[in-house]
Amino acid sequence: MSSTVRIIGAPMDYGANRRGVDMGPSAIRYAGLADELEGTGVEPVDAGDLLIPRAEERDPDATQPREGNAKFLREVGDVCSRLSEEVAETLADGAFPLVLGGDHSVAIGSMAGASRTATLGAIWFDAHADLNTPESSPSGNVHGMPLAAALGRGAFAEMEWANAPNLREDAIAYVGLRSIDDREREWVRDSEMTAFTMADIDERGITAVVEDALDVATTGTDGIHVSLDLDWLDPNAAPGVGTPVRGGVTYREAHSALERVSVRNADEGVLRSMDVVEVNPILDERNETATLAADLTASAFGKRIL
Ligand code: 5AB
Ligand code: MN
Ligand code: MN
Ligand code: MN
Repeated sequence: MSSTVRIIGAPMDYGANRRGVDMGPSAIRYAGLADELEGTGVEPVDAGDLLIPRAEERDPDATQPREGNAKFLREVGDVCSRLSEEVAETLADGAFPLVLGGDHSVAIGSMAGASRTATLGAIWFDAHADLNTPESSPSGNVHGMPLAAALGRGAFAEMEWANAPNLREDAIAYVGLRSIDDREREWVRDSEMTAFTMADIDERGITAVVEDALDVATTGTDGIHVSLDLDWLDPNAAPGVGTPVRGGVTYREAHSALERVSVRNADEGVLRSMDVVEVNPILDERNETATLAADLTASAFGKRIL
């Protein structure tokens, strides 16, 4: 693992249907992310935020794909292309790209950038599958589509900016899945991805599940992308998210999971890039979800109780 962590803010909310998630990067920084990271021994360097025009100035339907529905797709494409560039540059500089969302569509840019020059696996900590295409999406919100975009499924096949060139489908692992649309369910079943649902966590415990997810994501890859959607946690622990789903992981399980990631990273240097997304300060209580986001990120870099 490189010791410099470059923090890249992506205050984008084009992909979600509720405003506020654009304030995520500020809230996570305010919660003390840099200090938390420094406490783990890495050197955080804040690259600031990508410039993102307000959604109110844009037409959500300006460029719809020929078939289907994907709001603000042109804007998401513009931001993700720039983010991809910045992530690739960060890696070329020997630093670690840590992307702060923003809604989960930022992961399209993170993964595109991180997979340019390396074979990539991914761990998807999320309540949702995020595998909709513009054709299948019930909402038109691109934050429900980043994995489909990265894998070039459906209409995304013709959008080069969206595709993660060396992301291996068989090295993607979901952890904590519990809210999935009908089409997504079929696709996840038919895919080469591995899905660990909340039921798997109930049955086997978070530690065993995350170890398995790490095995999946590191097999045949040069490194892994960790995507942390805060709605992965139970809304009791993380109320400040736009699409809360009951029955998520607890505060302790979440810490344990990211701690497993850091242990494997310390042993094998497996972490290549990470994003922390979907924190919505407007819906939060006293910035606790942003604080948790900062804390969990530090856990992934080795923060320990003792
Ligand atoms: B999140 C839903 N599947 O596509 C859709 O928060 C929800 O990034 C997507 O995981 C949730 O609109 C996207 C119903
Ligand atoms: Mn998500
Ligand atoms: Mn989610
Ligand atoms: Mn969400």
